[in-house]
Formats: sequence, C-alpha cells, structure tokens
Amino acid sequence: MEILFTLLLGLAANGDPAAVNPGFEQLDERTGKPAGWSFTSLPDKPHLVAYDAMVIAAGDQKSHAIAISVAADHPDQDVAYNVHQDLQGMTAGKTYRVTAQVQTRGLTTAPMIVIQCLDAEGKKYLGFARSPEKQLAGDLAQWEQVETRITVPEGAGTVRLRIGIPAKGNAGGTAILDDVTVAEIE
Ligand SMILES: [Ca+2]
Repeated sequence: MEILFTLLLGLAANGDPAAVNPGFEQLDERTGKPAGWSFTSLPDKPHLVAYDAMVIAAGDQKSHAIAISVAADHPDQDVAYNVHQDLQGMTAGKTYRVTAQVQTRGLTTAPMIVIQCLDAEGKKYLGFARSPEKQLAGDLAQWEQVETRITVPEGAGTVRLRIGIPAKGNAGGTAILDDVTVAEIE
C-alpha cells in the first residue's frame, strides 16, 4: 500500500492534479479506512464522530464511499468534521473546479467542500473557497454533486481539500461522500 500510495502521489505531481484515492476504494490494511485521507475529530472526544468505509455496491461491482457519522449525543458546539488531504500538482495562478458526490441521512445541512491555500511554511492562509451552504429539508437519497472553484494564489505551498459537515444541527446524521474530482478550468 505504501508503494502504491507513493506512486499515486508521484503521478499526481507530474500530470494533471488529482486527489489521492478520490473514490475511496483503496483501504488502509491496518485501519480499514480509505488510504490517502485524514479524518478530523476532537482530540479529547474522538467518539463523537465515526469515519467508515461504506460498501455501496457489492459483488463484481464492489465499491466504497466514505461515511461521516456524527454521534447522536453530540453536544451543540461549533466543530466541523471532514475528510482531508493536501492536493498535489496544483499551480499558482490556475483555477480549478473541485467536485464530490454526496448523499445524506438525517442531516440538516449538506456536506461542503472547502479549499484552503497555505503559504510555504503551512502557517498563513493565502486563499479560501467553499461550496455554498445548503439547508436540507430531507435526505439526499440519491447522489448529488457539490462543487467549488479555487484560483491558487501566488506563494501557496499547500492546497488543502476538506469535505465534510458541521456537527451543529447534524447530531445522529451521516454524510456519504464519493468520487472527488479536481480539474483545471482555465
Ligand atoms: Ca467509490
């Protein structure tokens, strides 16, 4: 897995930009979670959220998505839970469209894509974009696309992609994410 992972990073750096493991199909042998992604949680309360590789099709068509489940007894506080990774092969001055497919179960807000551009030291925020906030009247039972666009600023050393949900209003709910795409648009 480590070798494959390095290979994917290398390819991404040399060609078109892409997220690593964008369809959440490669699972880490040790954790059982999708490789190439990190998962946020409160350091002292990791039980308030669960990130699970979810089988969305079985048999020959077996495939996975990532499910983010907020604990039913989550306190009403401002914390966001997201899967994230640093995108490789992004060029300053270029504009990219980033999309993901989402479904929801029991959420009041749709999952959002957030892009953060940091300086070479990884400390200062140089740019930011996110998909629109969307209140949900009911579940997104079918796949729906969320998207945002980012023009990478000069001096950006890191372009961090996050996809997830706030805990507020979403206790007991689950976001299901799949098929992340990154494409240059100009
Ligand atoms: Ca998938």
